[in-house]
Parts: sequence; structure tokens; C-alpha cells
Amino acid sequence: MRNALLETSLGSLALTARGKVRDIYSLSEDELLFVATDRISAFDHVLGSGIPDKGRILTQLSLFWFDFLKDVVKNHVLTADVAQFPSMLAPYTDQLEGRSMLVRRATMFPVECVVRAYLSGSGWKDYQATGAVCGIALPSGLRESDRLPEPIFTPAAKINTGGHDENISFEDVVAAVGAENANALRKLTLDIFEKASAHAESRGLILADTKFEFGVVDGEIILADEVLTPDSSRYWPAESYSPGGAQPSFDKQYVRDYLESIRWNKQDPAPSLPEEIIEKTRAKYLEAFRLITGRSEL
Ligand code: Q0N
Repeated sequence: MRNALLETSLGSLALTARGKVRDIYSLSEDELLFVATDRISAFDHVLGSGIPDKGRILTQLSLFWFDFLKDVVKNHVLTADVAQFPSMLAPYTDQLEGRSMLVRRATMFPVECVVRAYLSGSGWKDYQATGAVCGIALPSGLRESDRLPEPIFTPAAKINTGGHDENISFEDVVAAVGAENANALRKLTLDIFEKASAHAESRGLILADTKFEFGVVDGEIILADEVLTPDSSRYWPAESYSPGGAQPSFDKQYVRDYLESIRWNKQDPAPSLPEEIIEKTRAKYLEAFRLITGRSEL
């Protein structure tokens, strides 16, 4: 049985942030080390088991998309080649290889830049309650998972670890970052989405929605965080798309179905997963990687 990396430990390096899945270390005033572990979350909890290679798969997917999008927007990646990392990281090569990126430290905007082309998740909830998403009025009579007339910018405010992000209006973004930045973030988000979703579609995948995070370096807005991974996006196989209800999760459906089957109460401690669920889920992440990148090897 393969093993999953659940937690990094890089000696005396300072952990800047630990997300549900990613660990970020401070290297210098200008540089961070971004490490994707094999942790997996479901129903807002990190589970007791990891998915072997998930961090590598998601890092390689992010790198594919950063490169694919580089003519539209600059990004925070300096290098993902461990051999080019500062020599103090050399002892940790086994933990870092394939799953880490040396990135530029940016001043992050306190906004999650979400774009939705289909009505799902919190967008569907808001629409049912108000007929709008983030203050954007939508046609009446839409069903869950329906395609929207056009992709819409539906920003969210970060709520610290745990808890869902809160959908906010464009005016709230203006209040937080100023009108010029708000307009730039909306345009970048929609432009990136248009290019990425055309590629996904050409590979038989619907990109229903995704979330970007941007920051500023030297006065310029750059794309940061992870991009267009199954953790930050909803990908649906075009072939089985069927609006009028929730679509199965491309990557986590085996996990969700298992957790429902054991009637976990969705409180900590989150359960571990049986080997079969881990293997099937790993295969889904690899399938997403293959479909999107056209490559069969990490
Ligand atoms: C940064 N986050 C939130 C872990 C990641 N390039 C950067 N410069 C400065 N800060 C950040 C980045 C980036 N990327 C971003 N924290 C620090 C993203 N979290 C979400 C949870 O998982």
C-alpha cells in the first residue's frame, strides 16, 4: 500500500499558514514555499486518511494551468524544481519533490475571486433564496446545475479556517480593495475562466466554477495560490451532465458516498477511509490530471 504525506515538517522553517490541504512556509521577505500535502477534506473536515500522490497531482495541475495562462496573467511561481530551491531545503527533498513550489510573496487581496458558469453549491443556495448570486440577478426558473447565460463573477470573503467563505457583492469588493482593483480582479477572473473553460471543454470536461486568489507584487496583480485544481473548482464530465439536481463530484464522490454510508455525524474527529475508497479516489485525481494535461505521468 502506498503512503500519503499528511503533514510536512521542515525543521526550523516557519510555517506561515496551514490550510486544510496546503502548508506554506516563509523562506525570506520575498519568497514562500508552498507545499501541497496528500490531505483530503470532505464536508468541511480534513479526513483521517490522505490520498497518496494527491499533492503531487494537484501541484502539477496548477503548474500546467499557470503555464497555460501565462500570456493572460503573471503568477507567483518562481520554480517547482527542487534542485533550484535554496540549499537549506535540500534535506527535505523527499517531502517536497513534485508537490512544492517556490513562490513570490505577494500582498494578497482579501477576496476569493470566484467565477461561475453553472448554478451549483452556494450559488444555487443564494439563487433559491434571493433569485440572485452575489447581487447579480439571474433569470427565473433556473434549475440546480443549469448553465448560466454567461459566466459571472461571484466573489467571496475569506473566513478563517473551518467555516465556509461568505458570498459578497461587487460593491463589497470595491469597499475592500478600491474600484480600480475590483474591476481589474473581475476582468482577470472572467478572462482566465474563458480561456481555461474552453480548454476543459475540449477535453470533455465542464468547468462549472472555480476560485482564484490574486496578490500584488511590485505594483502588478499576479495570480497566486493553486489554480484550477479539483479542490478549487467543480469539473463535471460533459458526457453525464444532467441539470435539475446536484452533479456527482468528479474527484470526491466515492469519499462522500462512503462517509454518508457510515452515517458520520460530520463532527471531528473525521473518519479514515478504507483502502478501496482511497485507491478509487486517487484514480479520479489521476484521471483529471490526464484529461486536462494530456499527460499520463506526473
Ligand atoms: C498566501 N494564502 C491563502 C493554504 C493557502 N504568493 C503569496 N504571497 C503571500 N501570501 C500568500 C501567497 C499565496 N498563494 C495565500 N496564504 C498565504 C491561501 N491558502 C488557503 C488555504 O491553504
